Amino acid sequence: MNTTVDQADFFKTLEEKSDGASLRGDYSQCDAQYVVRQDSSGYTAEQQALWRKLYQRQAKLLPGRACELFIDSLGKLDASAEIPCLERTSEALHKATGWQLVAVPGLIPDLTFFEHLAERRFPVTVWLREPHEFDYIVEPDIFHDFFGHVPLLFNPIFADHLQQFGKGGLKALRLDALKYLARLYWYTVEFGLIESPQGLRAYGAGILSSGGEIEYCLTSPKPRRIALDAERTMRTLYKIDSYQETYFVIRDYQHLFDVTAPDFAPIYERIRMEEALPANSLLPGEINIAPNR
Ligand code: HBI
Ligand code: FE
Repeated sequence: MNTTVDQADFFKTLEEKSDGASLRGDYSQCDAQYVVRQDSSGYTAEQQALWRKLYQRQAKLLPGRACELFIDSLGKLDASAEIPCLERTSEALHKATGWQLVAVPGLIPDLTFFEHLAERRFPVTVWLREPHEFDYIVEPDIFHDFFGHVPLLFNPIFADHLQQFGKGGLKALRLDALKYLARLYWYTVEFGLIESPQGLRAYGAGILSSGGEIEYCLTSPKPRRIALDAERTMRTLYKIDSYQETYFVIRDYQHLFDVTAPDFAPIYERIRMEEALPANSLLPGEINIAPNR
């Protein structure tokens, strides 16, 4: 099944779920900000073994595919042997960029999520996927959140950008424009590509924690690859249950920062009047960047 979902529908589903029992994770112990205590010694031997398998498979795929910054930073985290203790990484991260990690039971409401980001706290889910979900999960788990998202938080420019995103999220909620900002989040933080002297590289967490898309996004001739532009990206629908049909490419992290910096209110007003673009659009005048060979 390949559906292009509109963001609003996706998040509505999550909202409906967030007070029901169908969200994964244990929400019974969390505080008002959805923070829990990670029981890092409570993971089973099977879970630790699954973590190592996930880590090893993914680490092997990184050279030549992940951006340098990610690889360097991941190496320093030293999380290959066991499911990391979030408190310990949080301390190191706080020294590096002033960010902290907080443990959460799973998906949390948009407002709370953006409040955390705006305060330089990254929510990391505590549960780990089951063995049969090795290649694919719908909701983020600790492997996606930690392996995919945490390394780049050690980079000062990316770290500032994500805090800005959190503040932008709170504003977008007030302006009833979350679906537009969520698309930008999806196409950058989750599925972004970056140019390097050696060719395209991935920096998006959804790609970096995926065994298949990390190669597909760089070398397949099928998807579009377009220079990142805030308004274009915010108009573009995306896939949640297949590889992306379009990737947006940044020149460097300053480019990402600059795209995220302006006040989006005028953009929201303009695109509210327009039809959303299908996930596979290529507009007149747009350059489709060539894949790596
Ligand atoms: N909750 N735990 C968690 N992780 C997310 O990535 C997340 C979330 N809640 C909402 C949310 N993301 C979205 O609002 C963003 O992806 C835009
Ligand atoms: Fe994510």
